[in-house]
Amino acid sequence: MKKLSIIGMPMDLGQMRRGVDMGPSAIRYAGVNERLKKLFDEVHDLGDIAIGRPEVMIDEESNLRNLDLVAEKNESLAVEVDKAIESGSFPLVLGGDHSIAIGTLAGVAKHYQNLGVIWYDAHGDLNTAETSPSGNIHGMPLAVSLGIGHSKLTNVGGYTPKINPENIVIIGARSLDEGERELIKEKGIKVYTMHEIDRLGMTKVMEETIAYLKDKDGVHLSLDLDGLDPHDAPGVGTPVTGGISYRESHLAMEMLAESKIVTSAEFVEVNPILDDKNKTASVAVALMGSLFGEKLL
Ligand code: B3U
Ligand code: MN
Ligand code: MN
Repeated sequence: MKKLSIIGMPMDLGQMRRGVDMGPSAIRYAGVNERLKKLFDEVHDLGDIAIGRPEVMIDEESNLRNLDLVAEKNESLAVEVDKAIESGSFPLVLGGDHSIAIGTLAGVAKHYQNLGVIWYDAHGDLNTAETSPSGNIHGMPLAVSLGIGHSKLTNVGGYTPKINPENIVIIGARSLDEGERELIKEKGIKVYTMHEIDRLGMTKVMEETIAYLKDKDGVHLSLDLDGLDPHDAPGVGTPVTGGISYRESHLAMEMLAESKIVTSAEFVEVNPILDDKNKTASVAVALMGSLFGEKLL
C-alpha cells in the first residue's frame, strides 16, 4: 500500500520577500493532488500548518530574523511530518521558504539512524548567524540540521544533530558564501556545483549521488526551486542565473524514482507573486510526477 501525505508549510519568515507563504496554494492550484493520486494508492492532503500573520521582527541578541517564530512553527511541522511517517505515509512538504527544512528534517531524521540528504539548490544553506550576509534563516537550514547554529533552531524536535555531513549531497550550487565554503571543506560535504553538472552531465551526477547514498536507511530530498535556472523557475525569491535546466531536473527525478532511495521530500521557495502565470509551481508538480514514478511511455 503506497500512501502519500501532503503537508503545506506557508512559511515566509525565513527571508524578507513576502509571497512565498502562498507557495502551497500555488502548488495545489497547479494540480499536485490530481497528479499524484495516479501514482499512490492513497493521497492525504493534510492542509497547511498554521503560521498566521505574526509580526516580523529581528532578534536583537542573535541578529537572526524571526528566530522564535521560525523555531516555533518548525516544531509544529516536525510533529506533523513525524505523524505522517508513523502512519506509514511518504511525507511531502510544500514550502514556504527553505527554513522549513529545519522542521521537516526534525520530523524525518528521528526515524532513520543514518539518513541521507539530497540538497538541490543554487545555495548551500550552510550559513550561521556569524557567517550569514542577510540574517535570513532560509540560508541556514542545512547547517542547523548538522547541529551548527543557534540552539533554538538546532534543538527543534528536541534532539540534535539530525544528519551527518558525510550523508549530504548538494546539487546545483552556484552561490556560496565564504563561511559556507569553509564549512563544506571542513566537514567534507559532497557538492556538485554547476561546474560538475556541466562537466559530468546530470546522468553521471545522479549515478554518483545514488551510489553515494545507497547504503543509507532513508534519503530526504530537499528541492529548492532556485536550483533550477530562472528561465525555467522564475518564481523564487533569490534567482541565480546559470542553473539546472528543466530537462536535467526531470532526468534527476526520474533516476531517483528508479533508484527507489528517496523516503521523504520537500519542494520549497515557490513564490507566486514573483512568478510567471504559476510556471514555477507547475514545474514543481511536474518534477514531483517524475520523482514518484510517472513515465513518458
Ligand atoms: N546565501 C545567502 C542567500 C540565500 C540563501 N538562500 C537563499 N538565498 N535562497 C544567505 O542569505 O544566506
Ligand atoms: Mn535553499
Ligand atoms: Mn536557494
